[in-house]
Amino acid sequence: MNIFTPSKLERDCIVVIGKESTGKSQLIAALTGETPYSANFRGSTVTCDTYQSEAYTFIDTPGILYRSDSVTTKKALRQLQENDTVLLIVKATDVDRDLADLLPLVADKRGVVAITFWDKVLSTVHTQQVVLEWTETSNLSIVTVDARHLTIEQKDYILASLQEPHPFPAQWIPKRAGWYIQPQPTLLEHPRIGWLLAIALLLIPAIIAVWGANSFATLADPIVQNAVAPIIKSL
Ligand SMILES: Nc1nc2c(ncn2[C@@H]2O[C@H](COP(=O)(O)OP(=O)(O)OP(=O)(O)O)[C@@H](O)[C@H]2O)c(=O)[nH]1
Ligand SMILES: [Mg+2]
Repeated sequence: MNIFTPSKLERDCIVVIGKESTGKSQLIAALTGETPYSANFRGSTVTCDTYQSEAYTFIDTPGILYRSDSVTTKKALRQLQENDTVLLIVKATDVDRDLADLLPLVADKRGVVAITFWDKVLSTVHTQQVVLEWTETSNLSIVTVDARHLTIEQKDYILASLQEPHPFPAQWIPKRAGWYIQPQPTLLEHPRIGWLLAIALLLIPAIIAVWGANSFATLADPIVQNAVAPIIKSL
């Protein structure tokens, strides 16, 4: 048997790899329509959500925290077997860095790339051209999606591509897309009112608790007094 064409039975396990909060779980749920069960990944201490679909077992690995200790991820990656198929998730908003960080981890494995958060990128001729060029230079199936709203066509394309996964070329250096989309700062990160809001959020529970206790005491006081006064008098 040709080692580059593993049989269906050997490659029905899809290991989903990507950084944290890149839409891994969202995409698997959309692909399978199933709810996961938690299990330790191949006897390791890494707990992964597992989704069982008709054709595949999807392993949802913990998101890779690149700048911190990624021991968990390394443990999970060590459990990867030659015939596993990798569904590599990269986020469109920081796609150059995600590809640069993650491709070395899956070099020579077989798989498919899904670029999530595509809704955050303007789908122009230029952006589509970049992805097309990556597809041509890597020979990988690369699909751009909004994982929250996966279309039937995207779902069918990903599932079909997973049946014929191509190797991640070890030497492939993708041409830089050149865009980086900063996440919207939250209100707490606002330069002027952020700190005020943070203090308010800290104090509000305490204020509510004290106000609630005082209100309760005001309400309960006459009732308790009426109930206790006759007893005290009779003593
Ligand atoms: N705009 C947008 N939001 C998305 C997309 N995919 C996922 N999200 C949102 O991003 C958040 C994180 O998605 P998850 O599927 O939990 O991400 P994850 O990679 O499984 O996260 P970890 O397991 O913590 O690493 C959720 O609020 C999703 O609704 C996408 O393609 N576009
Ligand atoms: Mg997840």
